Amino acid sequence: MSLLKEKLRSKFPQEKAEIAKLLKENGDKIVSQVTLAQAYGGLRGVKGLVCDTSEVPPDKGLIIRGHELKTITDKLPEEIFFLLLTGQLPDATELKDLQHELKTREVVPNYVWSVLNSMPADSHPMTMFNTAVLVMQHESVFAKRYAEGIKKDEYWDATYEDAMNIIAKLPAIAAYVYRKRFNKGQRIESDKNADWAGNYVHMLGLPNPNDEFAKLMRLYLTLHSDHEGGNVSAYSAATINSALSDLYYSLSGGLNGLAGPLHGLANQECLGWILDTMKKFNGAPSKEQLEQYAWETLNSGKVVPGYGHAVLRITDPRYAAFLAFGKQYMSNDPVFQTVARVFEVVPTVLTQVQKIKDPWPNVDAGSGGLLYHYGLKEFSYYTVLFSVSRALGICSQAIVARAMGYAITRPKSLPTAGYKKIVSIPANA
Ligand code: CMX
Repeated sequence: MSLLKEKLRSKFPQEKAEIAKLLKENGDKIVSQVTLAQAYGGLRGVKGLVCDTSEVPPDKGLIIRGHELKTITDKLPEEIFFLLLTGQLPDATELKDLQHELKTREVVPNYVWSVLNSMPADSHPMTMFNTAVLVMQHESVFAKRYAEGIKKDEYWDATYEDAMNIIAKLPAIAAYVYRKRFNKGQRIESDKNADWAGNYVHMLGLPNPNDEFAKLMRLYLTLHSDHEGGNVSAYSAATINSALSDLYYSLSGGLNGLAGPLHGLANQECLGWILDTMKKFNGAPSKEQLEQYAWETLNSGKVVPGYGHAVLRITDPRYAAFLAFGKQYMSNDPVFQTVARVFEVVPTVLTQVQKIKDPWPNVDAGSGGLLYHYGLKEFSYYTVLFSVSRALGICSQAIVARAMGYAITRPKSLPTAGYKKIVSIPANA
C-alpha cells in the first residue's frame, strides 16, 4: 500500500469519530442565518458547507490545512496534494513514494486519444479536456466496486484509486489537448524521470529555457490547487460526488463550471484584455491610458477580468506570487510590465464603483502574462491549466467527503411566493 494511503487509513477513522462527537454534542447549534438578499444572491457568505482541505479568509486568502499560501509557494503540486489530504507536508520518502505511484498510473487509455481526435478541430480546449475526463469513467474503480457491493467504510479507498488514476493522467491529456487543438504536431511521450509539472511541460513541447517554464508551471499548479468548498467548480463537483457519482463524473462536472467566464475562464479573458490595451495604444500603455481603457470596459457594461472576488477583500496572494515570479524572471517583458501596471491602476478605478466589493486582483489577473512570455500564447487553453491544478483540490475534497460519509447535498428551495410569505408580503403583491 502507498505511504499516502496508509496514512489516510489511520487518520480518517479518528477524524470521522471527532466529527460524530462534535455533531452529537452541538448538532442543534446555529452556525449561520440567511437573508432574503443572500437567497437571491448566490448564497454569498452563508455558512453551510464543510471543507477541511483549505479555507479562504477574506483578509488573508488561501490557507491550505493551516499553511498560508505565501509560506508554501515553493512546494511541488504533489506535495500540496499530500498536504490537502493529510494535513502534513510529505517527507522526502513519502514524496518519492507518491511520485512513483503517479508514474505507475500515468498511461492514458487509447480510446481517449481516439475520442479527442474525432472532436471538431475548433472545439474549445476545455470541452476537449472535460470530455477526456468524462469518457474515462469507463475506468472507475469506485463505480465497479460499488456495483459489487462495497462497504460504506471503503468508499474513500475506491475514490482514492480513482483520484490517483485521474491525477496521474491529466498532464498527458492536457498536453495532448494543446498539441492537437493548436496543431503543434505529434503527441509527446512522457518523461519517466520528470516530476508531475515538469513532465507536463515536457509533453507540451514548448521551450523551457533554464527550466524556467517548468518552474512557472510548478508554481501555477500549486497556486490553483484548491480554494475551499464554495466556489462554483468545487461546490458543483462536491454536489455531484455526494450522489455517489464517481470522480470522473464529479470532476468533469466541476470543471465544466470552471469553464465559465466569471470563474476559471477569466484567466483567458484577462490576457485578452491586456493584449487589447497594448494593441489599442501601440505597445505597453501608460497608467493614464490604462485608466481610460478600464473605464471604457466598465461603461460598456463589461467586467474587468482578473479583478474582484466573491470572498477575498485583499490582493489575492496567488496573484502576489505570480507578480513576484514575473519580477524575478521577466521584468523587461512589455506584456508582464502591462500586467504589473494594470495592478497600479485598476484597483483605484474599481474602488470608485460603489457596488464592487473587492477592487483587488484575483489569481487570474497575473498568470496569463507569464504563460505568454514562455510561448504559451493560445489563451483559450489557459483554463485547462487551471483545471489540471484544481483537480488536486476537487479530488482531495471528494476523498475526504467519502471518508467522512457526508450526506447527499440537498438544500431547500422555495418559489418567490414562498419567500414573499416568509417576509410577510401577500403572494400577489
Ligand atoms: N469589473 C466590473 N464589475 C465588477 C467587477 C469587475 N472586476 N467585480 C465585481 N463587479 C460587479 C459585479 O458584476 C456586480 O455587478 P451587478 O450587481 O451589476 O451584477 C457588482 O460589482 C457586485 O459584485 P461583487 O459582490 O463585488 O462580486 P461578486 O461576488 O458578485 O462577483 C466575481 C465576484 C469574481 C464574479 C466578480 O468580481 C467578477 O466578475 N470579476 C471579473 C471576472 C473574474 O476575474 N473572475 C475570476 C474570479 C476568480 C476565479 O474564480 O477564478
